[in-house]
Amino acid sequence: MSMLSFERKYRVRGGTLVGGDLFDFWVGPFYVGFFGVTAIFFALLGTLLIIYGAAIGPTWNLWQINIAPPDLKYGLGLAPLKEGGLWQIITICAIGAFVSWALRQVEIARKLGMGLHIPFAFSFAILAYVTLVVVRPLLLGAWGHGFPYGIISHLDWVSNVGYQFLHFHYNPAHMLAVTFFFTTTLALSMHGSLILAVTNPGRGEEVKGGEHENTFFRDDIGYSIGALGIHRLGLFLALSAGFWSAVCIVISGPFWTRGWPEWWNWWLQLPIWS
Ligand code: UQ1
Repeated sequence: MSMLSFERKYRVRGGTLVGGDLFDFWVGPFYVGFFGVTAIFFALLGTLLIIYGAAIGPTWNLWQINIAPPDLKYGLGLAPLKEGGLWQIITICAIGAFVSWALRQVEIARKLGMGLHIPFAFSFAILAYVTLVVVRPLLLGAWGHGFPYGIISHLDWVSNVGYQFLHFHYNPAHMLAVTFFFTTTLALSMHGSLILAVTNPGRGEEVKGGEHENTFFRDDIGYSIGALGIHRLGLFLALSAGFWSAVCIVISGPFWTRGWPEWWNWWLQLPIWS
């Protein structure tokens, strides 16, 4: 089916979670829906507040613009607009926009009768962000533990929080997250190169299929995970990277306050050594 006739067949009403038929329409190629409206609202308001924050700040240098969370003295309360209140509203806008986007993906998937894998996967990215700016600050008792919104400033935050724990690479959950990030790139580079190798041959060459894909890896490493399997593995690896990233930062402070190298003393303290 060509894309045009496919869209005519599947651009039908229904599948919405909220609002019934009210926002059940498209603008050009984009599905709107109730959550399209809320996504635009939060994204626009958040962006305008970031621009306002930049305007009242000391620089227009794109690298140095910074919108900082409140001072720790404000705890979990609301802060004045110019002393972190802006950061608090921008954070609400960001979460509003991200969650709206995920729910809009749910509505589109429901319309098409598809699985909810895409919004499920996206929710892991939202989880990682919310862990940084909501869950960990709540557990530590102050919004000031959130990270600042700025290109250089958020890098400084990561560096400073890392050194607070002496050597963040000794954090076991960080080790898992990094390993999953690297394995994700390994899996995607193997998959991308394999698919291009069989479906994009040179001029006059035949396009190959699943038999060639499976046989290549059986000849190479004695095992082929299969066409469906590689996508299951890829999704698992990528989601695990995001999940363990969230875990590695949320345990740093709320559940472990000393340097991460010291955590490994449990190994030296095993009774079998004495
Ligand atoms: C693989 O076995 C496979 O099945 C044929 C693919 O599907 C198209 C792949 O993309 C890749 C990369 C593999 C090899 C991967 C493993 C984990 C054995």
